[in-house]
Amino acid sequence: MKVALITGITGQDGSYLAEILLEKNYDVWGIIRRSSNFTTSRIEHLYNNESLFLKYGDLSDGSNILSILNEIKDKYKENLERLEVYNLAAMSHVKVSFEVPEYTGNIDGLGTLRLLESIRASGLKDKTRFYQASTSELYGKVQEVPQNENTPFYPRSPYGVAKLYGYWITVNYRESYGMYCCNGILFNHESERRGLTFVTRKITKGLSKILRNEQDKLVLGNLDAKRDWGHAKDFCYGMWLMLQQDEPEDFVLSTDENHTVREFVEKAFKLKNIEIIWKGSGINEIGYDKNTNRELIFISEQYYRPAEVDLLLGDSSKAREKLGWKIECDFDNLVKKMVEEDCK
Ligand code: NAP
Ligand code: G4F
Repeated sequence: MKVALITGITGQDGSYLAEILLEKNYDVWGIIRRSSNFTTSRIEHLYNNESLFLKYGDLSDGSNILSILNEIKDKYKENLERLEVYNLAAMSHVKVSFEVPEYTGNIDGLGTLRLLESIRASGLKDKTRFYQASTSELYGKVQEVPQNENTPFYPRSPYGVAKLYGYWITVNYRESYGMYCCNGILFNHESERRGLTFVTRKITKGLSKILRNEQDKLVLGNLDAKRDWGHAKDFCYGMWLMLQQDEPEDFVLSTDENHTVREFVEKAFKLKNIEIIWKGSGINEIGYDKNTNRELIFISEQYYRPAEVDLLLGDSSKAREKLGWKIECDFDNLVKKMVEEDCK
């Protein structure tokens, strides 16, 4: 019996990963947080699948995580050949982490430890393969370009620092207890399901609202940051590949090309026949429609970060060679898919 447990199943990546695993006939268990509102819109289409089991839980609550693992152990007993645990739950917004640093440390750092300790306490250690959602934010103020598995880390936010703990505790449990633990060091990946406050989705959603006259302008922060942006579906497939190897290792997943936020804006608007021209600089910079002169893009310091990650560019050659991982959706197609979906 192939069984997987996904923390963060209601998130962008959790929803794609659940689809991939259900397609491969896994029993998929997912942890969802209690909320006063529905948070399950990304996985509602999977509800009828009898192999999907949803449990309430939170990475701040170790006893809850342990009881879910015990329930899995009791349900499958000796039929459980292998349990794959994908730790995707996190306070994943870099800017917000400066406002809730302690919470971010608790969930993104200690939450990883709680999960690993619960796996040990449940007695499932030897049957479990563990994936930790590590991030290119670990490279922060980058020490070399491009960044690979050997590039030194220099995180620039409470989020990055918390994820650094998650990274090392994952390595430590691999080395200390012989557990099958992998870090996926994933560069930015986006999609039609991306949260609305991340810059790519903010742009494509904003564009769609401007076209429908529901919003008159788009207000952004740093336009010159460079990111290595891919599609989440490709990256979630890579997570699964990492847990299918003979030996546990850490892998970078990236497209190996980068673009500025400014380029993303220009490309998205161009798809709707709006050519953006820029005037002014810094917080006074404005992007306007070349044909109509209508001012559409404005800058606000509100979206600047106390410390910025200026440039991320991955080198995923290890994953491409060892896992046979590849990118199906390139940058142009990513922007196109997101614009089309939001403009429907
Ligand atoms: P996301 O859309 O923000 O999803 C985060 C998930 O974590 C949501 O399901 C959220 O639940 C859940 N969560 C948050 N706090 C929790 C808590 N205290 N207990 C239990 N669950 C909690 O993030 P994503 O883009 O899918 O990313 C998945 C993971 O990969 C994250 O760990 C992120 O840091 C990491 N990562 C992402 C990228 C990227 O570019 N997307 C790159 C590298 C690494 P709610 O739905 O209730 O909020
Ligand atoms: O879309 P972002 O918020 O993503 P960021 O900070 O790169 O983090 C994402 O990717 C990480 C992997 O590298 C993940 F670990 C993390 O969980 C998350 O998924 O911002 C991208 C860039 C930044 O440089 C930011 O300063 O866009 C810039 N930006 C400019 N204007 C903006 C905005 N970011 C946001 N969120 N909102 C803006 O208005």
